[in-house]
Amino acid sequence: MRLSRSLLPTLKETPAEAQIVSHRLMLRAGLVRQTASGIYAWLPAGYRVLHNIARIVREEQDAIGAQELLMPTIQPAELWRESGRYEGYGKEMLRIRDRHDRELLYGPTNEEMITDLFRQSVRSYRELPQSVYHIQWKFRDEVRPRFGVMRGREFLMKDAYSFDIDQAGAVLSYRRMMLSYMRSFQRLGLQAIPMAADTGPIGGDLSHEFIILAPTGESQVFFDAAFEEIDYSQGGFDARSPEDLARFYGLMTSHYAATDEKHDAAAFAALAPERRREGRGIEVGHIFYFGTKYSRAMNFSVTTADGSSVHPEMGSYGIGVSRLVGAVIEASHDEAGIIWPDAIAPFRAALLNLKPGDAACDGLCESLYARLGGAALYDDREERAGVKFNDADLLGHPWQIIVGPRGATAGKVELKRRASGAREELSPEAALAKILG
Ligand code: 5CA
Repeated sequence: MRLSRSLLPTLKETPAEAQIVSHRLMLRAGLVRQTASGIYAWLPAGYRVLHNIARIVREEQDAIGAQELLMPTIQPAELWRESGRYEGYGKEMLRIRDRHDRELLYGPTNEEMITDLFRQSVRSYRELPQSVYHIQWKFRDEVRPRFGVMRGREFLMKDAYSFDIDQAGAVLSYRRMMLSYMRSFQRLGLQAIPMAADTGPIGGDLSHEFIILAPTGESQVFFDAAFEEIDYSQGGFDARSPEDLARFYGLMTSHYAATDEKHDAAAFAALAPERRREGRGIEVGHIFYFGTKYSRAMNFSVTTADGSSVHPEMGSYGIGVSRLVGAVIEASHDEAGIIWPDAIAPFRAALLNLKPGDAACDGLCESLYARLGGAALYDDREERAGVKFNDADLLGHPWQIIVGPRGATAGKVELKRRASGAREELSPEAALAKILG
């Protein structure tokens, strides 16, 4: 992308309405703009990040055999009357009437709709277990939307649903999903910790929140340093093996981890001092096992091997995809701006032409830009070098290739790594190899 032709409105001033650093940086870097309270438009660079996060979440859902589908944002009220949640959900639900005076709602979550889709076509135990997911916009009319995309009213969620024939199967689905979550967060460069949680309006009696550490998080959290050492991508956990899932779940639940609401000071104090960790946390995911709550209320049953029938056991599993954009920034920034993890950066590199109009600079930049393709944001604007440096740091590309007239003539560029600030002068070929390698 050429910056001179991009909708990438960076701001020098700190927007007064933004209270936390990720919100400030998302506005300053031109990633989002608010269109109504708690509702945001994703501008091109922000949308690329959202898309990259969704891709990683999708890959890790696919890897455990969950099937992707897409349910609508607008749902009929009747389905929610069946489960009893139409009244129960309260003012957070946005209720709508169409021209025929039929009651609709903008979905805050999809347990009812997915139960309805399964009961229409799944009849036998032979068709289970199954897990499905979608990545879709939700609406919750939050009393106090705040912190930008962290607590929005319209937000993007990955929500998955599992259907099993019995509780033993449902427990495996729950654990498998937890493993997929830990792998997703690790790939996003985040250290997430599962913590036992309340189930709220979703219901059920087993649930975990996934908390990532960030100084501006909403809750105080306490945990065992053991969580810092586990590598979920390795670890030898096979998501198809019940034994591996039991070992993984044991690892997740046998070390101390709690938010302040559930904190047990005595249990925490029993840890060796060097293993005690304490900080602020943001909830980026939440998983629930609620048994037959919806299948029973909505009259969904399947036949079993012995000819009787049962209500399938269900769970639901959410990741706040749009919230993650803010959460990653909370966890990874400095005074100059965002520091994107390589896996989700909108662009791998900024290509800074320090002297547009200079034949050597233009020539070298054009050839580098052609080689980098979509991986680069080419700053070809007629701006001072200082403005370009500041914007590149603000936008947080993992790499910056800096092309000035002296270097261009000598066949050299400067390569800066945003995270460490390390700079080196090298040939254009060597710089490309580092960025694309
Ligand atoms: N049906 C279940 C699981 S699919 C559910 O809705 N769970 S939830 O309410 O906990 O939401 C899942 C995730 O969505 C949360 O962990 C959080 O990361 C994100 N989320 C929830 N509310 C908001 C909001 N107002 N703004 C941004 N993200 C949100």
